[in-house]
Amino acid sequence: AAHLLDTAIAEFGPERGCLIGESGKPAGADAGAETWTYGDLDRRSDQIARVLTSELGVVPGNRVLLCGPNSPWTVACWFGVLKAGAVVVTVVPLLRSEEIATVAGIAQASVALCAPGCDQEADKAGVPGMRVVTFGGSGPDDLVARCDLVGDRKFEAVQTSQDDVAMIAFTSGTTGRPKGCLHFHRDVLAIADTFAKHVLKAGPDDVFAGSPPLGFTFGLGGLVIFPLRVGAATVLLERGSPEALLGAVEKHGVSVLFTAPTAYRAMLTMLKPDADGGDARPDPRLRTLRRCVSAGEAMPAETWRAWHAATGIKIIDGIGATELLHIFISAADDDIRPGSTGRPVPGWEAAILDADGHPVPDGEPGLLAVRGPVGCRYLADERQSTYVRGGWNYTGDTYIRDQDGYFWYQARSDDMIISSGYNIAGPEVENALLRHPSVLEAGVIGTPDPDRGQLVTAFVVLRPEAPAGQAAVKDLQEFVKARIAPYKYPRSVHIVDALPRTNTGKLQRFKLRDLL
Ligand code: 3UK
Repeated sequence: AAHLLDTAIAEFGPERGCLIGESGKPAGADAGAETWTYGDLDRRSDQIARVLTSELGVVPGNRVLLCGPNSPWTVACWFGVLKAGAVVVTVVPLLRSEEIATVAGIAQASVALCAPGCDQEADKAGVPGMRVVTFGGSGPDDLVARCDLVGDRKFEAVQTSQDDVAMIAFTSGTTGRPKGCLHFHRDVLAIADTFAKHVLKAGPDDVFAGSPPLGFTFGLGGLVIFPLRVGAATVLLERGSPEALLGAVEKHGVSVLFTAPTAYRAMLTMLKPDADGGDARPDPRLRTLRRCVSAGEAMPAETWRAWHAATGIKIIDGIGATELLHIFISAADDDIRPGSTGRPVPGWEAAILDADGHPVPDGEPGLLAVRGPVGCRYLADERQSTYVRGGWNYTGDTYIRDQDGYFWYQARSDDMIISSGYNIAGPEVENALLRHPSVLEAGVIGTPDPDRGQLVTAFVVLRPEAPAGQAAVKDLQEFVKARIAPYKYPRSVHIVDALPRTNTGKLQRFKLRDLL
């Protein structure tokens, strides 16, 4: 994986701009962006590898926990660990001490590289045998201070083979014990040479930006691996709010954007179409934007159309998973059917199977199974045999393939609602609600009901100006009944201020249950 830097430097030279870090701090001493060249990243990651090996006793195969915001130093640590021949264990920076203890225990981390804030949690976790080192703080033991002391001598990266484990990524699983997914060095390149090469078709002049954390493989791929593979620049936002994303696009001339459906919806409410002689033109702040990628959750056709109308850009929806590192089914260029996830990325195969592994006819729902260049390998976890069966990776999603080979997301297989004997996919009801002009966000789950088994229950966030109250609820229910089979309408509707989401943009359905 360290090869990514060598190739870009050989082709474009060390002075090429690489990482643009936006701290997101308000105007003042620390505000604004810092830019690292490819040479800076190479030099800093060499220094980190030297500190890891000569001062912290890291040897090839050791696991190093990495917990930091989306920032140049976090990326330097990622490369530094790999250059040292160690395995980088990426986690999102918001983890609390107990979660860090679980993850570090599963991964058997011997060192934790933590940004300020994460370091206290990692210390509190008290993992035996794990040394916590802060980076980006101010103390004399800070990794940055140590790097400044070791000098600029080139570090000879430990020779790894393509089948050596490079990283362990933890599932953002909303329930149960987190699962560590092992990925090889070749997997890191494989995602760049499948999705990024065939679908994104990015080049050295692109500027990437997005909101997913680097501790989530959606962010690691989209904001580090893909841009660096082609010698492009990438904007790293410590705070990836929708406002910050729009600001970054304008300020840095972003051309490729990665984020989740909710952020596209939130940005839509902030766009200012440039009305010109009655013809609404896209918001001028977005004029450099070329491609928008959405993942993490299904992109509803309604959001897709609204974004297209406002910006002229056709969002590329893609389904990825931590187990498979990145996106394996996606839309591409003009090969897009709004509301569908698209077709398998070149290099990948996908099928819809039943519980016994037999193919389900086109047009009928079944389990999504995929295989390709990256496979799922859980670290010491018996759930391996649930995810991988008969050579297929079962993502846990229910999908329909149409006769033209497009894949349509229905629901997480364990989120299908069964009400009065009907199978209802919550997302379909959510999408119907999202078409209502008053609705900003919607989450639909099945709740226990003595008569129907489960009741279709909706949680809705209304737009600020929208009317609320019982009449509004009735209106929403009638609206859904008029658009999808009436038995699917939400019999129970709760108006809420916000929906519980992971910091990767996924709706937390189990938390919706707790709201009742
Ligand atoms: C769901 C989607 C419908 C689906 C991820 C891109 O989300 C990522 O990884 P996770 O391990 O979750 C995987 C699960 O999330 N999902 C993701 N994308 C879509 N459902 N349409 C989509 N476009 O249930 C899947 O099984 O957190 C996404 C790249 C890397 C990733 N790790």
